[in-house]
Amino acid sequence: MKPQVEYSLYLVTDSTEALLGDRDLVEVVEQALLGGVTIVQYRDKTSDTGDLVATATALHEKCKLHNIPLVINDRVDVALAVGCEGVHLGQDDMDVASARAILGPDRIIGATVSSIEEARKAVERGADYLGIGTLYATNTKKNTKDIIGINGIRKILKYLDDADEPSQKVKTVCIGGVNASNLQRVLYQLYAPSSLSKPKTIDGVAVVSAIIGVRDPRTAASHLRSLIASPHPFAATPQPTLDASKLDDSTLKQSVIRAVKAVHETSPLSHNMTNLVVQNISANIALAIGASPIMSNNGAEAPDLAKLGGGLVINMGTVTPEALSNHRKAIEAYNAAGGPVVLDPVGAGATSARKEALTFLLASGYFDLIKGNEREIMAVARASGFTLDDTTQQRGVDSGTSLFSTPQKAYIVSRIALRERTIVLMTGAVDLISNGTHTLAIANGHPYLGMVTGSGCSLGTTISAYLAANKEGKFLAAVAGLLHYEIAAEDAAKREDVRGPGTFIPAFIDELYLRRVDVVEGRKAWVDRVKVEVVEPIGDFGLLREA
Ligand code: 3NM
Repeated sequence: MKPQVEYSLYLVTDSTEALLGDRDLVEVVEQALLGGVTIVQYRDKTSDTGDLVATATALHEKCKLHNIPLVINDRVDVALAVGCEGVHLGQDDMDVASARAILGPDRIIGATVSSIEEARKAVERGADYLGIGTLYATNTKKNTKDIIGINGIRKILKYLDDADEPSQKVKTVCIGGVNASNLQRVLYQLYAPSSLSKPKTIDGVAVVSAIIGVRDPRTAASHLRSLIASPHPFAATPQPTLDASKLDDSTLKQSVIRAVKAVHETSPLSHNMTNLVVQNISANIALAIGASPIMSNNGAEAPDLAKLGGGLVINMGTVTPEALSNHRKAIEAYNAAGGPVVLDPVGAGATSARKEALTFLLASGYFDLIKGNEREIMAVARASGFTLDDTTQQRGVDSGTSLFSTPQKAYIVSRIALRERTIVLMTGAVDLISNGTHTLAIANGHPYLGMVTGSGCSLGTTISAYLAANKEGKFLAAVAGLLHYEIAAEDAAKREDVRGPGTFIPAFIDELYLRRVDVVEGRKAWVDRVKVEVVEPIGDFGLLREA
């Protein structure tokens, strides 16, 4: 009989100096077993066969004591010699069908896959589980073929879900760069429902350095186990239920007032990795709303800054390879610290470099909110793995004017939000914001905002501060930031001294500051001017299809 396997915490060993140092592998694995790993793969690409068999035998003894299966990377002969539970095969190793013929039906055979085609073949040939990767870049294995990120893994899961019964039943783990700092986000995002049905999700995470490369593998393994077992903080965040009848009165307005005050009282750091054009105005706007701006594009600073409890804005405005590598470091740091991250995919879709940059960023970590104009959000839809309806694609290159109606926009933002498990804000004359469950249309603002450079980018800055100061209710915090911004713009545009976009800018900074002071000093009348509507139900316009 094939052993029953629990895949949730899958340990892959590494015997290299860089990770194992001078420690004994068998002792390290024993500690990991005590910590709670649920399956072990012995992976050693360099040792002689005799040494492999000796080490595998010793590892198997330890695993048996804990009732944990051991599989051998690549070497079917070693698995047979040791009599362990199975093998794990890479794309360059023996194929799954041949290994199955040798090992018989009762051994576990796993396969590394990084594409739908590889997944299809591995299942057809009889794999019990798939190791899907590479999720994130990792120092442990440099020669990985592809970094496919959350979206690449999601596509493979979706394919398995829609395919035949063996595909639906095959077990899955993801691998590459998983550690305690990102594990919960990875599981959370991979659980993202892509349709109304309950999706196929990942059965576990495979890790190397997060256990083998640390001083205390037992504690590390047990910490990872507890993270797997506990509710993810992002999922646990209570999302207030909104309905149209409640919107007129207290829920929304109270939450705006609370959020404005929270920014004022906590003065959260807004860490901007933004483009050169807007640094100055974004910093001034951050100060006006009561936040504390820092414009640092150096990823090496991010771990220290992330500890200060603020939010991060990744703005793709002046994207270069060097900037992207700094962005990735910062996203990892803020994800690890639990600080909110806003993505502003400026100009996404305009050039192929920007499209690639967007895919790279989405694969780099978790964003709490993605904001952009219509075009940018459509680029996000594509990068998130949606196929766009043909007419949408065509019209997408024609003009700068809006292509979609408000109900269509609501459909688009809610689909992306659900898939990415994030908040999506599409700006425009009417803004649409959705967390996948609730979608709001907001009609505040003024056309001058569209005539000055940096107003979109500075909205990202504003929202980052609102999210950082109001961590317990991200959706309404983002709405509050947007309303503060847009109502201040209305007030600035009305002023007699404002004659056009040039005089608008200083007036806008003043009015942002004044609306904050109003709330702090108890003058809350401006909050009554919100123009917010719940969009419900969301129609299915068929504009975005699962790839
Ligand atoms: N296989 P860490 S990535 C062994 O993508 C391995 O197939 C990969 O190491 C793949 O957990 C990888 O230290 C190394 O990032 C993963």
